[in-house]
Amino acid sequence: MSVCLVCETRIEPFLSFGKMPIANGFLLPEQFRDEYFFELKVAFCPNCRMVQLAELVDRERMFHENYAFYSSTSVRMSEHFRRFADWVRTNYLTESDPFVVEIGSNDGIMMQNFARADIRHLGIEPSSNVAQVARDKGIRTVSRFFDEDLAKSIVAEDGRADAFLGANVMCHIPYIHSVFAGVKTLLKPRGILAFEDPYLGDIVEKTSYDQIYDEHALYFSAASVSYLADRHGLELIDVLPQPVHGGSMRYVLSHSGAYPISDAVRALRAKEEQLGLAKSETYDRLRTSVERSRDDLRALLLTLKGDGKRVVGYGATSKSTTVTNYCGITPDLVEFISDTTPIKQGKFSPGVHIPVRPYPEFVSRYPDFALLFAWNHADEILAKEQAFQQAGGKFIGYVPKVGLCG
Ligand code: DWN
Ligand code: SAH
Ligand code: ZN
Repeated sequence: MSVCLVCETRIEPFLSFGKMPIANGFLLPEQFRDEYFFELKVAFCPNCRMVQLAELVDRERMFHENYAFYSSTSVRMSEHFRRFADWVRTNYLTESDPFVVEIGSNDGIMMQNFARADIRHLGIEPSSNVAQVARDKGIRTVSRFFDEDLAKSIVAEDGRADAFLGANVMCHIPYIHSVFAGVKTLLKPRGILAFEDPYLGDIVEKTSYDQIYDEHALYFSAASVSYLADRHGLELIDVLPQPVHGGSMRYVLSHSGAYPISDAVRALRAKEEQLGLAKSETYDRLRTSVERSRDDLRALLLTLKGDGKRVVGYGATSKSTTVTNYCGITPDLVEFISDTTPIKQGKFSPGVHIPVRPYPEFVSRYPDFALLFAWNHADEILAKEQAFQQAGGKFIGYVPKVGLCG
C-alpha cells in the first residue's frame, strides 16, 4: 500500500518486477558488491488516473555528474527536436524578445535550435556532465533540479517565459506539484507549457513494459495531465501524438481560459475511456501480457543458446535494465551489449552485469542475432545495419511481441 503522488489516495501496485538496480547505473566490477537495488512496482490511482511507481529512488542516485544518457546519440532524435523547436517558434513565440525555458535539457539537443537562432533561452539540467556538453555548444544552462523555488528565481532574473518545454523529463519528477506550481509562476499570460513523454496508452497497447524503471516515476495520459493541470489553474489545450520513444504524447497547457481547447483533447479523452485506461482490469491484463512477454523472450534466448547461436544486445538503454533483470538475461544468453556512448563502454550493465562494448566490436564480428534493446530507434538502426542483415544477421524485438524484426 502506498499513497498517490498526485492526489494522495491510497493505492496498491498492480505489477511488481522484484528487486531492480538503477537503470542507468552502468558499473565496474569493483562496484558490483555495493550495487544499489530497490523494489520496482507500479500502481494505478483510480481517483486521478495517474499510473506511477509505488517505491521511489532518490533523485541524486539517478541524476548526477556521471549520468549515462546523452540525448544526441540518435540522429533521428536531433531531427525530432529541430521540428519540435520549429513548432514552438511558429506557434507560440509570437511576442517580441521571447524567452524559452527547457527542463531536462541534457546535452542541448532541443535548446541548440533556440541558441542558434539567438532566442533568449535557459536550459535546466541537474546532471552536470551532460549540462556541460550543452554549455560547450553555447547554450545557457543551469545545473539544478527544477522546482517552484527555482521558477521564482528565474522570474526575478529573466522575467516570465513564453514557452516552458520538457521532453522525457516530466515523467521523471515525482514532486510534480512543485513543477506545475513553478510553471504557473513562470509563464506569461499567453505562455505555454509543452512537454512530451512516453504515452500510457502506447505502453498498455504495446506491452512496452520496459518504459518502467526507476527514472520514470509517472506514466501520463490526457486524463491524468488534465487532473494535474486543473489543480494548478492550468488547462490542457492540445495533444499531439509523437512516434518517438515507442509512442509519446506532446501535451500543451496554458493558463486556464487563455486558449481554446482543441478537438484533439476531447478525442483523446474519449479514446482513453475506450481503451479502458480508467479501469483497474486493464492494468491486470497488462500484467498478464508482461509476464507472457518475459516467458517468450526467455524461451527464445534459451533456444538460441541451445542451438549454439551468438546473441548480442544492441543499445545499452535504460529500458534494457528492466528487460534483462526481469527476464533473467545474463551474459550466458547475451554475450555483450553494443553501445555508441563512451561513458557506458567498458562497464557492465546494471544488475545482470552484461559487458557493454564499443560499437566497432559489433561490426568487426557480427553475431547471429542482435537483441534490439533500442527498439524505439528501430528505423534508424535497421537502416544503418543493412550489412549485418545482408550477412545473415537477424534482429530480435520484443515490442509489441517477441520475434524477429526487420
Ligand atoms: O526517458 C529517458 C530517455 C529519453 O532516454 C531517460 N530516462 C533515459 C533514456 O532512456 P534510454 O536509455 O532507454 O534511451 P534510448 O534513446 O533508447 O537509448 C539508446 C541507447 O542506444 C543509447 O545508449 C545510445 C545507443 N545507441 C546505439 O548504440 N546506436 C543508439 C542508437 C540510435 C544507435 O544507433
Ligand atoms: N530531454 C532529453 C533528456 C531526457 S533524460 C531528451 O528527451 O532526450 C531526462 C533528463 O532530465 C536527464 O538529463 C536528467 O538529468 C533531467 N532531470 C531529471 N530530473 C530533473 C528535474 N527535476 N529538473 C530538471 N531536469 C531533470
Ligand atoms: Zn491519484
